[in-house]
Amino acid sequence: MKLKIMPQTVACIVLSLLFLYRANAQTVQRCASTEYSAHLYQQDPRNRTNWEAVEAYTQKWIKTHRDVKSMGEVYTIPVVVHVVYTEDIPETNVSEEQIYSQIEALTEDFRRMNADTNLTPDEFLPVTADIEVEFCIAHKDPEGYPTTGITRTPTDKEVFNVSSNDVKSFASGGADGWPSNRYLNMWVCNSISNDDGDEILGYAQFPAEGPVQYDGVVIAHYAFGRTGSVSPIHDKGRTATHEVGHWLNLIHIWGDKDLPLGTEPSCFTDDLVADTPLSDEANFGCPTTNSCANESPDYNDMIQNYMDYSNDNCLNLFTLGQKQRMRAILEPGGVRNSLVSQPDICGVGENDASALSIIAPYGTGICTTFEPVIELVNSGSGTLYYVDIQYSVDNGAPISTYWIGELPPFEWVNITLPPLNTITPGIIHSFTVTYSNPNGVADFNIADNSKTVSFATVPKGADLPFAAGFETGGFPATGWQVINPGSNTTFALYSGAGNSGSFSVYIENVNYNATGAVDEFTLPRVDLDEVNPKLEFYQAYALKTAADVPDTLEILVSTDCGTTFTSAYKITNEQLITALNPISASFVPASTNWRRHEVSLWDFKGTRSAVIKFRQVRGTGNNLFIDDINVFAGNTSVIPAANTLLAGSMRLAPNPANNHAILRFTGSQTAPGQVSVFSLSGQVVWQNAIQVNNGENSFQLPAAQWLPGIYAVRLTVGNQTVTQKLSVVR
Ligand SMILES: [Ca+2]
Ligand SMILES: [Ca+2]
Ligand SMILES: [Ca+2]
Ligand SMILES: [Ca+2]
Ligand SMILES: [Zn+2]
Repeated sequence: MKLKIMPQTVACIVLSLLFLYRANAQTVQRCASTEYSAHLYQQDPRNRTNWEAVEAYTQKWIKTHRDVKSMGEVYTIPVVVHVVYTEDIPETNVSEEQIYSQIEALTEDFRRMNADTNLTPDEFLPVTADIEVEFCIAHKDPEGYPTTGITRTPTDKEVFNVSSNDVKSFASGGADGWPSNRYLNMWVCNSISNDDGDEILGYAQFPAEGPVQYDGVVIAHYAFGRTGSVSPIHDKGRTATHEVGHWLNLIHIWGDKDLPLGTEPSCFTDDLVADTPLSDEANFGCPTTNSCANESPDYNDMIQNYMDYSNDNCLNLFTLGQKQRMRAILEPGGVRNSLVSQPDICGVGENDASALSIIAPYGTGICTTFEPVIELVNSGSGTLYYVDIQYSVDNGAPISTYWIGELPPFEWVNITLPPLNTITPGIIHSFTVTYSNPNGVADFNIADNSKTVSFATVPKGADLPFAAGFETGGFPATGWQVINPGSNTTFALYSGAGNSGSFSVYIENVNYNATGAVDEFTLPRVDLDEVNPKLEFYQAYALKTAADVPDTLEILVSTDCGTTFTSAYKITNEQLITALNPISASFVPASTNWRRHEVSLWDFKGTRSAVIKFRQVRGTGNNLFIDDINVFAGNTSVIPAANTLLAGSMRLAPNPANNHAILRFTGSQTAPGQVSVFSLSGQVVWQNAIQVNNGENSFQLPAAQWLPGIYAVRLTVGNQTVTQKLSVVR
């Protein structure tokens, strides 16, 4: 309870304050939390009203919780330690041992398991308290990944300022805090100073006061922990005990917080705790003193209380009244309850697989067919060698697989799964992965074993038939794309010739001297959800001279939104040349120069958003024209032999071959075909017309006639070709 100050005491207080301030200028000041609090109030009055709301809640809670001696439930507060070390001062990069010694000290002090409870004076023994609060180093970071619970940030700053909070953000030479509703942020640095230049051991942010990203405590490294770089009189970790006391809403025992303007602490101000005796000001060293007689019974000052300024080896207690304040905000309904009501983030088990993120699919624009990439995190302290994996799309039947490897503790690996098809109607889908059985045993923490992401497939492509005659809309019209890596001659609209009408697409090769150059265009996406999708187009082409290297036209299809393309059709030479004779001038096709091609898209059927690409690889010939592109649903009763070929039935054996090789493939109708064998330089070394049968086909290739080397064996049936490599050895 705050008491009004009496006029006759003012002079005495002012004198004693002057004395104290002078004394403090020559010494180290334990704490700047009250000063920091006043600064926050000045900065934004809402900081005060926020804290006052917490205080009102606390007082109400206390009224209904008179007896807190044994709450039964021990809370554990996860701590992250941000070591902000000054690069020129190596000891500021405090060791793990020093950090652990601090966490231990906190737990001992808050549990009243400290070794020096025997130093508590008899008069205070009835009010000493086990707060039933422990502390642990967090082993999961805000995203759930394994962590040491220690961040280390180098800085060139030597002194950090209380009111600027510069130690609490990376931008100002410190380290960013972690979410303060889940972690107690504990910053450790070289030196702390207030605006008057006093050296400060530590400061805390009271609950609900100030920006959440600054919530936590700051401790100078030489007052942090019980070993390493700690200095005498601050070597029992009690600077942190004191600051965490503030962080849990404790006030200095002489009652200096939130005083009315012009009021200074005195025997008439209080810490809002009934069982801590009055005290006029902070006590230093280790005195036995009775500064205030205006109480009954008249106790000595409780210099052993962690919320006084005495030396570490004189501090040894919290009281039951202080426990009420701290428990009030930790219990359900309290502002710091979220820290102790979350799942355990400190414990580490030996076998613990975690699914924390999914690399792919991610976001929008995923094609109907996609290759999932999942992340496997080893949150366990043991090496992970094995884990079972289940995954599914749209909560469908899970697919089971497993991972075998060697994943050290706290590391992660990406696993690529076989492609999946989102055949479910709709654009928004979910993908779920679940791990189980790490190393063949139960998972330490199954709460993080499953991860679901939602993703959006691209809208399905245009329904078939899709036709383009280029008579209107220009080129490339909306949805079309021209890919011109050389930024020179490329596909463009031609006005004045067409297979139908008077427009077509062409590439003006006649002066395009860039052998090997690649030019491409893609169609708007089409929906190949048909039994027998097909592509037809018309093409016209001439050579300039008989000695020309012919250009090549290839059709490719992407089933993954254009990430990868598969060849569906490729023509060059006589298949491409549609004008009888070479033409040296710029070639413009006559109506008789157009040739129809039909390409089976059998291999790509079911792709809801297929990208079809036309590609020219430049030789030295004349202009290439394309018109009347049509993607359509083919006859559903006849599956042409060529489709079977493209489905991968072609085999060459033996390969490498010596004297002969057998070409085998499956056809599904009777049709004429051709087998051609090319050398690496493109020369035809052997060619033969064949009759394709419905069913198994086999032909002998006279490899004995050919020199040792690599050959391309091309099988042509109708307008489909399949090419495979054959090695000939002797
Ligand atoms: Ca008191
Ligand atoms: Ca007293
Ligand atoms: Ca787990
Ligand atoms: Ca046209
Ligand atoms: Zn303090």
